Order: sequence, then C-alpha cells, then structure tokens
Amino acid sequence: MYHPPDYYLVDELLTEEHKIIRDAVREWVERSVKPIIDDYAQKHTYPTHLIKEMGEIGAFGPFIPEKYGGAGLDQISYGLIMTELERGDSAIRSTASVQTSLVMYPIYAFGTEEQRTKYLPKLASGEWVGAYGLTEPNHGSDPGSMLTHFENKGDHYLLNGSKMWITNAPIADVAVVWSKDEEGKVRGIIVERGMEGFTTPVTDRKWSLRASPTGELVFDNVKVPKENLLPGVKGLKGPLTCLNSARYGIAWGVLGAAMECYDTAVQYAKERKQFGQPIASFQLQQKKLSEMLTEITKAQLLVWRLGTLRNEDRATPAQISMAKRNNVETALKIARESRQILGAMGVTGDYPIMRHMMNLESVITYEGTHDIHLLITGMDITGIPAFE
Ligand code: TGC
Ligand code: FAD
Repeated sequence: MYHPPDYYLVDELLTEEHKIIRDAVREWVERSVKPIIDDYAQKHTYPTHLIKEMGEIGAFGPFIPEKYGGAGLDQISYGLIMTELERGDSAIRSTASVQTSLVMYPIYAFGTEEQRTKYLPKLASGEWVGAYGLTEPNHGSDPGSMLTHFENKGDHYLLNGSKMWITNAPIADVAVVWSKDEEGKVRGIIVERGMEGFTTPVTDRKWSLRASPTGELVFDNVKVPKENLLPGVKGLKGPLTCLNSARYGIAWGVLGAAMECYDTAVQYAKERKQFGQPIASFQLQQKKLSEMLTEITKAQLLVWRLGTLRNEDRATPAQISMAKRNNVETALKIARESRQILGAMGVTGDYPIMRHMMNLESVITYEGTHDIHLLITGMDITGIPAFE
C-alpha cells in the first residue's frame, strides 16, 4: 500500500475506522482511476463508468444517514475520502463533492421526507447523477443577483432562466436549482431530466477538469411539480450552507492532488541525474521539496482541526472559507513547483502533475474564488463586507 507524506504523524489522530475507509478508497483510486485518468483527460471525455463504482465504495453521501443510503460517517471520514479521490483527479472528487454536499445534502437538510426517500438512495448508489445550479452567465461571485425565477401557476411552478459552469450538468438526472420566487426570495427546486423545456448544453474546450463534464442548465418555461420545492430554507443562506460542506470537502481534497505532485517530484528528483548528480542533491531543488512538505503538513493540520470542529458542529463558514482558500492555493503552488522539478517531463501526461495543476486552476475559482475567500476572512476580521 502506498504511503503519502505524514511528517507530523497525523495518522495517529485518526481512528481505526478512519484508516480503513481511507485505505479502501485509496486502493480503489490506485486500481480504477490512476491507470485510466490521463487518457480521459487528454481526450476531454468523462469516465462515466466510475460513477456506479463510486457509489459502491461509499463516496456519495458518506455523512448522510444510512436510512437514506448514506454511510452515517463523521466529517473526518468525508474529508479523507475527498483527499483520496483527488489524489486520482479533481474531476473524480468534483463528482463526489457535488453529489454529496451540493445535491444530497440540501435534499437531506431542507427537503421533505418524500423527497429524501425518492432521491437520496438513488444518488447514494450512483444510479442517479446530480448537479447543483447556482452560478449564472452574469452572476458568479454574486449569486444573490441571480435572474433565474419561478412563478406559482396553481398546480405547478413555471421555471425560467439559466445556470452556467455546472459540474455534471450534461449527464445529470436531477439538478438542485437555486432560483427566485415571486417575492424575490432564493429557493431550492429539484428539476429532473426529461421535464419539457429543460436542456443541458455541454461547455466544451476546457483546459482544466477535462475529465469532468461541465455544462449549462437552461429552463425555458419548465413546469416543475410543486412537490419539488425544498421547503426547509429561504434566502441565499440555503445555497451558501451547502457550499460550506463542499468547500470543507475541497480543503481536504486538494491535499490529495498536492501530495501526488510532491511524491512524484521527490521520486523524480532522486532518480534524474544532471551534472553527474541526482537533481535532488542540489540545494535549490531541496528548498522546493522542503517548502512543499512544510505546506502540506500545515494544510493537513488545518483540515484535521476543522474536521473536529465540524464534528462538534462548531466550524464557522469563515473558518471553512480560510481552509478552502489556503489549501487550494497551497496545492496549486506545489503543483507548479513540482512541474518545474520534472523539467520538460513535467508537461507530459506520463506524470500526473500538469493535469493536477490545470485542474487546480478551476478549483481555485469554483466554490468561491480565492479573492472572494480573502474578502470573507476580511469581513470576519473587520466586520465590514468589502464585496460591494
Ligand atoms: P450576504 O448578504 O453576506 O448573505 C446572505 C445570507 O446568507 C448568509 N450567509 C451564509 N449562510 C451560510 N453559510 C455561509 N457561508 C454564508 N454566507 C452568508 C448570511 O448570513 C445572509 O443570511 P440572512 O438570513 O441574513 O439572509 O450575501 P452577499 O450577497 O453579500 O454575498 C456574500 C458572498 C460574496 C460571500 C457570497 O455570495 C459568496 O460566497 N459568493 C461566492 C459564490 C460561490 O461560492 N459560488 C459557488 C457556486 S457552486 C460551485 O462552484 C460548485 S463547483 C463544484 C465542483 O465541481 O466541485
Ligand atoms: P466572477 O464572479 O465574474 O469573478 C471574476 C473575477 O473577479 C474573479 O477573480 C473574482 O475573484 C473577482 N471578483 C468578483 N467579485 C469581486 C469583489 N467583490 N471584489 C474583488 N474581486 C472580485 N457553479 C455552480 O453553481 N455549480 C457548479 O457545479 C459549478 N461547477 C463549476 C465547474 C468549473 C469547472 C468551473 C470553472 C466553475 C464552476 N462553477 C459552478 C462556477 C463557479 O462557482 C464560478 O466560476 C465562481 O463562483 C466565480 O464566478 P465567475 O466565474 O462568474 O467569476
């Protein structure tokens, strides 16, 4: 079994159950993701056959109660699963993030019992794929200004508008869509593939997350049954509460990408010789490796502590935001430094680094951009929102 860096013995902070879960997902990623993922990314296609397998290994809804198809696990387990998936590719972790935190979680937290029983087991098993529609063509960082809206037509709602940059949109069976009611309040509504007027055009030619399907959700007078409205939340705090869970998962996930790049760079530096020496013997390369391991260690401790706070339901949105920002930036810097250590080989698909680096350019933008997260911390420090 492969052993990633654990400089501060963080493993000792985990339970036996955590390690069993982590090792099982790691083994699946080694066997099912790593051998094929470069091909899918190079061809800009999606390994859809992995979705059912992800359901089987418990990657969807690990913290959702077992009675709805989840595994009833704690937040550290969720984080560890995200790390292992992203060690394979951010696209694989994205699928699990969206399904778990952005689709299953709102249905579980804000849905009716009928909605929970109808959707959650099928999403947990991977029989159905979910998407989450918040971003619009003209409203990304500022989702509160969204235009997508629905009208009450007596026996149904009539939904109009569009969402853009939506992970899994082209293959989704269901979408949790955030739209405004007649009073201008943001509400969550479940839209199903096959509803008349609902289409999901593909967003193609991405240089990032090439093994993840991205697309639009377009609603042209879509008649949505009234029972598809999530009754449990009104206002922007609905979608933002889901983002807390997803951002938390990303803070753990990107550690996987960072460690994969670091491990690759260490191994390469020890083997590659220039000027008659392994390049690992040169001080400049050692500086890079030392700084990378330091940053990985800090990021590991950050998410471990955040996970314990989340288990106690004490983690604040601003604490989660800080971890998302810090760990994604850390992972991206490590990917860039690792790429340099590999020289020209670093730009090829023979090594995972360039793929991780390009993926992380999306990860630093989605779920709140790096700058928006800086402003969230700034607001937490000063009490003054600097968004407008
Ligand atoms: P603001 O006036 O501050 O707040 C509106 C209401 O929301 C509440 N709130 C939160 N509630 C829970 N969790 C949070 N993190 C919250 N942040 C704010 C707030 O208390 C208020 O509640 P109430 O009851 O008073 O109404 O809102 P604002 O419009 O000024 O915006 C604040 C800002 C900029 C921080 C927010 O809009 C934001 O986070 N923007 C970034 C947008 C974003 O992250 N989009 C992500 C889209 S989904 C995605 O990228 C999926 S990628 C999936 C993948 O492939 O992995
Ligand atoms: P903008 O909001 O236009 O921002 C552009 C730049 O301006 C950024 O650098 C930003 O930081 C900066 N900026 C904006 N406002 C401020 C301010 N007040 N102060 C200082 N700087 C500011 N969305 C979903 O809803 N569901 C998904 O599944 C989903 N998946 C995605 C998958 C991919 C591959 C990508 C790339 C994006 C995805 N998104 C998804 C969208 C993502 O959440 C948005 O791209 C993101 O929130 C930023 O919005 P934007 O791209 O419109 O950028």
